Amino acid sequence: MREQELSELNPIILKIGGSVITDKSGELAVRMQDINRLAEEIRDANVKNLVIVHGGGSFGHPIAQKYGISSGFKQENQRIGFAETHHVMTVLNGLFMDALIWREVPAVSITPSSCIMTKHGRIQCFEETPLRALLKMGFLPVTFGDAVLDLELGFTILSGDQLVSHIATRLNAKHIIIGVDVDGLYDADPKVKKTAKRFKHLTLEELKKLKGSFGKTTACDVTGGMFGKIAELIPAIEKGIPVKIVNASKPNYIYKTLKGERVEGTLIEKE
Ligand code: IP8
Repeated sequence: MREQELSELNPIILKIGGSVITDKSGELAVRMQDINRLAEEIRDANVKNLVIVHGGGSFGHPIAQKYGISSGFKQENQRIGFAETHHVMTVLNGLFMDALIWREVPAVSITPSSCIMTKHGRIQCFEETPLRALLKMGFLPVTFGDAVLDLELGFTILSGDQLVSHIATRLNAKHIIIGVDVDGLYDADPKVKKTAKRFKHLTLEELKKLKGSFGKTTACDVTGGMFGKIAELIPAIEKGIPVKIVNASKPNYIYKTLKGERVEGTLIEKE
């Protein structure tokens, strides 16, 4: 496969948040019904050139937090913590892969810790040729936030959102869909403040101005909650890739969004 062939894929990047496929108030608490429903929606939408990235939820985050994996290698006992964090992510990923493959979706898992290294937490090298080749051959690559090795810190946590932004930018994505467990981006946490107002549309400038006003998440999240997640997408939006934030916990929202149908949510565009 020629290098040029591989660079003209313009995929859709779909992020499924950890809060959608797991219960973040627990530990290792999977939401299997939602995983199965999403697998059906993804199968039925039948989108060519799709990349899925999922988050860690109650699998990756509590263990990463317990061992302080994000801030790097400092003491011996973190080694088992790194291994455990990565392992539980592969378990969660395996459950998602099962759901897709049993529904005859040709999904293939890409494990970040095997093909990515970060430097101070930022992606430094990513062997992305297999990802491009999988897309070219009509597979559905599925990857996830993971514990990865870091050139300066020893190791760290790579969020699914940094991965989304990086893949979208490198592969010149058509658009990004962020599936969360609320109806979009709000001016406050809608789970805490009932009067929180949803943004229907934001430009990059408006988003940058808002950045400081996002509150901290209440659930265990080592990659910065909603604020960290949306801030990660800025480089992709800067490149002109639109981002749609929709409620993936509501049946058919991901199906409709993949099909290009309108659902309530937040659209963020460069201008
Ligand atoms: O849920 C982090 O990914 P995210 C994954 O997308 C781990 O932030 C291992 C905590």
